[in-house]
Amino acid sequence: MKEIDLRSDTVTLPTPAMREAMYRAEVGDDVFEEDPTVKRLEEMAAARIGKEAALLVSSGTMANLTCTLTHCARGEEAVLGDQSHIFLNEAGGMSALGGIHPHLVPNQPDGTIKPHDLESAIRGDNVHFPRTRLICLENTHNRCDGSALTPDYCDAVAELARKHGLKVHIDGARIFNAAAALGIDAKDLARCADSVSFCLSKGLSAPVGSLVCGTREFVAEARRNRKLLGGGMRQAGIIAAAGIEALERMIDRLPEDHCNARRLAEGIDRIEGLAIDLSRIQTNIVYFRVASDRITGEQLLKRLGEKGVKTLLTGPNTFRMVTHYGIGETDIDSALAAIREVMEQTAA
Ligand code: TLP
Repeated sequence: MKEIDLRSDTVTLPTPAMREAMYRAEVGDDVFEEDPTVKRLEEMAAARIGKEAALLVSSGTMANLTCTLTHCARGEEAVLGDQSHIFLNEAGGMSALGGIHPHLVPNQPDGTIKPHDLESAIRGDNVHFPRTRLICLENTHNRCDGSALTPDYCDAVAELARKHGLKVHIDGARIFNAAAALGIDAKDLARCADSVSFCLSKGLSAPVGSLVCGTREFVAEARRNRKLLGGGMRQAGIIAAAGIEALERMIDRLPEDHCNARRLAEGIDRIEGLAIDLSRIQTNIVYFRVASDRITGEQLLKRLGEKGVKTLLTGPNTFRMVTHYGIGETDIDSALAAIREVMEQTAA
């Protein structure tokens, strides 16, 4: 029985070309800025995102934390969505380690935040208030069905931020999925932001690594904060070599994952007892829920597991499935057959 792991695109394994590149990587001490492979990856990342410079860090969480620490001092405030990964899934790092005050505003189902909500959250100059410094967006938006924020929306947020003297950070863990879904260049999504983080280790299949991108000045300060967090790595070219492969070869194939996600979603839509909003499927993330009292989410999760289909329960009856490199059409069809079988058994 082949296991079909749809829990996340983080489960992707490095490609043979990545392993080969890691083996052959020319390396040096990156804390001394002497690793040529890391430098090459950082230059490539900056060019892809359209920023002056980039910095390799170990994870998406570290990338976001490095950026928030670089933008905000202790006691200052960052405005972010209540469904954002930074708020929900990063162990509260910005407040625990940075003393940064998170100011939550509602995410709309498409991952946007209403400009009015953003504007209302920005503090005036008053001794009682923390100073607002930063707005964080997420693109694609993980919790909001993997939806892609458009350049127009991001530019409008940036305009509002500038009007109030604030910075904009984009958690772009899956920014290349957003660009692929919109049929545009990732630079168009990044141009509004003062900093962008993106991950090599999700849809792009590299084993480790995320990039922080911004101006040269910002990245120099971020480098200091990476060190503060214990994230200065030595012969990190071993990691960067896989990242270079990821940027060169794995971005153009992302639409395949999006097609598979649609195939999966359409199949789920045809299964009785499950509910899905097909209009929300834009990238590689598919949420659906159990809409039957014959089976609980926990039971469905367990029975699918027994059939070799791994998925993630994100609420009492809500599931997330993510398509990625290594999952093909036939795997989608096998996963659908397994789901259908379990659901039909409950009807009997
Ligand atoms: N997301 C993971 C889990 O943490 C939920 C996943 O499986 O989707 N930003 C966004 C939008 C993310 O989705 C993630 C990871 C991160 C940041 C953090 O990246 P890592 O896991 O590398 O720290």
